[in-house]
Amino acid sequence: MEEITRLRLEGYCLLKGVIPADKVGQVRQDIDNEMKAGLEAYDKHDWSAVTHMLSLAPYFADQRLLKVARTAFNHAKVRISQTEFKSVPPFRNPPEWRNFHTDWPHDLTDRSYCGLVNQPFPDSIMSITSIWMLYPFTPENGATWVVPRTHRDPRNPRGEGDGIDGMRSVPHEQQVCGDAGDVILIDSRIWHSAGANSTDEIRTSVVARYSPWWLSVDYGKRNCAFVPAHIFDAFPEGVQELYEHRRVKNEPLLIGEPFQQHYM
Ligand SMILES: O=C(O)CCC(=O)C(=O)O
Repeated sequence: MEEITRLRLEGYCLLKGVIPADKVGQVRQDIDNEMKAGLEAYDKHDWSAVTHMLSLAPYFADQRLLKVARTAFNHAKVRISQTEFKSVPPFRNPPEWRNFHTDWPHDLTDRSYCGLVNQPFPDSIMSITSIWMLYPFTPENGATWVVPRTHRDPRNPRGEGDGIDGMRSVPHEQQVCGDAGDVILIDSRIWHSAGANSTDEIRTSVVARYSPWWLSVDYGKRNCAFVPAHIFDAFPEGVQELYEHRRVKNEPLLIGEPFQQHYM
């Protein structure tokens, strides 16, 4: 099935070999080395994590990936709203562990007050999360769980009164395994969870969230994490387009905690 068709029907797809096999080892090492400094720069100075992903960043403008995103959003202008380190440390959680959720702007408990779409979600794609496998994803090291087709399910694992225990296995869940250099794309509405890592190696991975031009990215810490000009200016042109809205620091607007975001 074509990637865009799978994304639309199943809520996710896998892009094989976005980072060439002979390059991904170095990118992985760079991400492992930079993660601590990158997390600190974000916590203390609001720098986007991409500022510490310089060898990975050029691949964010991969033409195959952007074609899927632009087709899904039906518009050429796509931006990256959030960038995060998502590695799963060794020996993390028992194998039955889950934490099913949907992603911003459909994350009902977003901790950084980025704003959210309340239930019921409109039947429209609003963001795509890309999950970058910088190490092979396997059932043993915590490959991502998805529940196919839940992007169109009116219920939510974190929905009050929906009766779903997102901390356990969910019927029809599937684990998306792949090789280093592959990228999973998920509709932000699909129920998904990182897996448990029972190995003694880190599952190195990164997340970048792609959003259409019309989605506000002015709220919350993660959306407003910025890229200092001296780093931005060194990015390839295609990557600059994805981050140009965050080239310098802007103060985020305040929108309140998730429970205050309901229309009363
Ligand atoms: O790391 C993973 O496998 C899943 C990432 C995830 O759940 C997220 O970024 O929302």
